[in-house]
Amino acid sequence: MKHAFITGITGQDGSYLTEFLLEKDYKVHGLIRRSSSPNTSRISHLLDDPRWKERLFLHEGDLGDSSNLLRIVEEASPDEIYNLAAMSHVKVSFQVPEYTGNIGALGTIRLLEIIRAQFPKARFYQASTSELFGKVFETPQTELTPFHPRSPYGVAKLYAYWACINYREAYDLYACNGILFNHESPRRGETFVPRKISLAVSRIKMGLQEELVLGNLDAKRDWGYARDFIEGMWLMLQQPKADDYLLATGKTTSVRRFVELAFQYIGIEIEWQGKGIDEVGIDRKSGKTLVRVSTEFFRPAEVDILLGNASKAKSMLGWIPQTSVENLVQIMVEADLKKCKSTAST
Ligand code: NAP
Ligand code: G4F
Repeated sequence: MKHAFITGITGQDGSYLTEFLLEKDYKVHGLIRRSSSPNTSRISHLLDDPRWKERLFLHEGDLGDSSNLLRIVEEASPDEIYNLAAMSHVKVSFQVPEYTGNIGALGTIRLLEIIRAQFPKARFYQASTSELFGKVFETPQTELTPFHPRSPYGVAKLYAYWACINYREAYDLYACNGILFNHESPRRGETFVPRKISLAVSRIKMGLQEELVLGNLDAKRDWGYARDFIEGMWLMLQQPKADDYLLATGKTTSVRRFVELAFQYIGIEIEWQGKGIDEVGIDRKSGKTLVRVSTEFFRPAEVDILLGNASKAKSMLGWIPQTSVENLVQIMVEADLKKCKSTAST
């Protein structure tokens, strides 16, 4: 039986990856931060499932503290390590740049040092990101596109990206970067834009919210479904040789279009009026304003467009994403509507 160690097990990707690995017969160890209130909502269904009692273990610790990390990795004795922990919100990283670097950049080195010294045969996955491309040099982006990060988050991830490659070259570790484009799901944090939209649209439908207030409507992202991306992470660690791979859907969509699709799903057609921060999205039928813009959600530096070419992952790993952005919107709004209905009835 293989042992996996996951940092960031309580996050969106950590929860789907844990499900995936348990189904593949792994023993899964996860790093969990001490919190004054429960932070296991995304994995509570797994913790409560008697099938996984002997195969799922949580260890309290922090990627900012190498002393406890060493002990935990020793307890897990992993064959595979997935480093998913990070302060992952780009806008917030401008407010907490030092902390973002400590966890995203130095946290990765802390783990790599433990692997180098104690578990040189373990396989390592680093959660790299399309934010590395930032102010893009070319579209679509590939593994060969130069990087130009635009946030403290992106800068921290750049350090981690090169640390991963450096340890592979210097110490012959099996260490891979997964350069993942935006991937979303009903488990996505509520302040990332797709989830913010799906939740607001559902609450507006249920009469629980009046308006959705957003930042840059023109930003474009290559949005995929998180479940599709998890298998790609795992596949990277099953190859004869370590390498770096980009995972993306190959289609880019603006925030504005994502909003239209989400409202369309509940039967509302959005008409845009005005310009800049005065732009509003109006329900074409009722004339009611449902979407507004606020500078509160603008960033000091923006990533205007991301669009990935995942040909390498397709040909080398056989990885092909299954979910279109239209399907993704449907999955997310449906789940949030269900959630809002059950909250309203309790
Ligand atoms: P997420 O939902 O924000 O999860 C982040 C995880 O990291 C959470 O489990 C969080 O714990 C944990 N964490 C944060 N600081 C920590 C610390 N100091 N010590 C230990 N754990 C800590 O992120 P995600 O969307 O699942 O993404 C997973 C990884 O992929 C992240 O590294 C992210 O930067 C990267 N990535 C994500 C995307 C995407 O579109 N989702 C794309 C490219 C790359 P708490 O639950 O306690 O907060
Ligand atoms: O949903 P977002 O916050 O995601 P962002 O910044 O692209 O970062 C996510 O994807 C990265 C992969 O490319 C990950 F590495 C990272 O960890 C994270 O998961 O914002 C998407 C776009 C941005 O251009 C933002 O300016 O949406 C724009 N936006 C417009 N209004 C908004 C809002 N973003 C947020 N969060 N909230 C808004 O109200």
